[in-house]
Amino acid sequence: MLEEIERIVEYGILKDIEEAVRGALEEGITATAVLDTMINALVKVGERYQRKEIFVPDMLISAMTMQRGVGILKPFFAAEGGSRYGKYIIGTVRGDLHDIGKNLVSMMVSAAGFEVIDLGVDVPPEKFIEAIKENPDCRVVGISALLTTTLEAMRKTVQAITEAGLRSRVKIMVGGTPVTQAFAEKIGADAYTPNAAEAALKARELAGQRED
Ligand code: B1M
Repeated sequence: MLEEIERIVEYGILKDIEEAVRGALEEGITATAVLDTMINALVKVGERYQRKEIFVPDMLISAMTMQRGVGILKPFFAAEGGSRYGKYIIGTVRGDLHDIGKNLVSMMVSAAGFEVIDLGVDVPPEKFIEAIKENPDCRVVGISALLTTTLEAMRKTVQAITEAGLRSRVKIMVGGTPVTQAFAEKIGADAYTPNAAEAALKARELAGQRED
């Protein structure tokens, strides 16, 4: 069943994903296992793109297939919900259109008890700043980047939030494939996590550390 889901995402067979995901869940396969399988499929898609076996439209259809599958999994990750830990602002940096990882972080953070304000993709630093100012009860900000070329935009975003004098109000978390712990430290972010599940745990930890 999981092999089938992996194949469906890898080859972007959009029409089959819903039935396959529902079937797996009915068989007792966990939502986490289904999610991990779909993530692995996208890793393979990326490798095939790099080997020039497939092109951007193929990556896009695989991404759409995964997103449809994630839609079915959502209720399984909505255990807690609510806004016990305040608001969590998240976005993908300027120049970057990748949003699947960001959406997974949103989903997990929301399940962990935050009210998520999702600014979307291609988000300029000013938009992050505006959102933080408009939401004084926001404690944590998440920034995602998937391209090595947009790491600089991530650095500039952290810098702009700092220069706007907002660092005593919010903690900043960063993530995405090209991001590392060392890079996070270098640009002055408060935390880096490699995946969405760890992002949710880290967000809770940071929400408890705000200086007020
Ligand atoms: Co793009 N793309 N893409 N792409 N794409 C990559 C990232 C790439 C690695 C593929 C490759 O060459 N192997 C490569 C980047 C190379 C590099 O910079 N080093 C690449 C490229 C080159 C491009 C274009 C430039 C291609 C072109 O046009 N010539 C272009 C750029 C467009 C732009 O952004 N300006 C482009 C476009 C696209 C699509 C639009 C077609 C599509 C995105 C659709 C969408 O997101 N709605 C797409 C896709 C699907 C991919 C791959 C195949 C899959 C990405 C993905 O969604 N993975 C990707 C290959 C790869 O990553 N291996 C690739 C699944 C997702 C769950 O993982 O987002 O990493 P990820 O999130 C993870 C963690 O990183 C983490 O949690 C998640 C797991 O739990 N995480 C966080 C993410 N954000 C976090 C934030 C946190 C904490 C954790 O805290 C705040």
